[in-house]
Amino acid sequence: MIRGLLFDLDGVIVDTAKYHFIAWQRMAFALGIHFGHEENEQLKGISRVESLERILAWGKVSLTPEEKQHWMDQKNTWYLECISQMGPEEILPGVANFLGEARAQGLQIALGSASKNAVPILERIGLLSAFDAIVDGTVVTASKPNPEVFLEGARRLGLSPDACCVFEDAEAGVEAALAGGMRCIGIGHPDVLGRAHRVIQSFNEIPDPTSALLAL
Ligand code: B16
Ligand code: MG
Repeated sequence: MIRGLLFDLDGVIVDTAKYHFIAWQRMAFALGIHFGHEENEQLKGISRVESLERILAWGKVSLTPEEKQHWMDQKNTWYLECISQMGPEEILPGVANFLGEARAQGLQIALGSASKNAVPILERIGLLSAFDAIVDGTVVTASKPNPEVFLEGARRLGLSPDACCVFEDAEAGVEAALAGGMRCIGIGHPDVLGRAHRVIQSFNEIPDPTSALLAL
């Protein structure tokens, strides 16, 4: 019986991948590294430091630890510029209704995101109070597909992993949910998220949380 819901942020609640793309591409170009949408796709759900390491490896560029920190800070400054204009209109379709219904039906709700910017983003879109617990990149160190972020979310809700369902848009996140012993609903394409227990394109497909979970 599912009693808790764990939500990824980027790509599930809001589409911040487009802003990460702008900021990572700006950094990559400054370092003479190619960076397109295909590369951006591979960074979904991956932590900031691991994203940088992958971009440097693709470009065969090596940097000192100080230079890496500089570029991560610079990338985040550009990213913060992008998200500074976000508002509730950027909440993805069906999400606000789904969260409201889930709370009304007595389900517990946590965030499980790799992002260190999760709280300011939730504040900007007016959804911070929709969550009973927040586990983000400031709390956990292990990057998805490590299940740490979701296991900590379940722990903070006081639930066992098998009483939780994860909502994820990234392959690494689906793997993290499965590794943690949780049910998982993928948001996106079955080609990428086929290992999830169910794949939907938007929350509009599951307006009623309880019946959506019964069907898992
Ligand atoms: P930040 P999620 C992830 O968020 C993003 O998908 C990933 O692209 C990003 O690198 C990571 O957060 C870290 O974000 O630089 O804001 O700390 O999908 O786990 O909600
Ligand atoms: Mg995501």
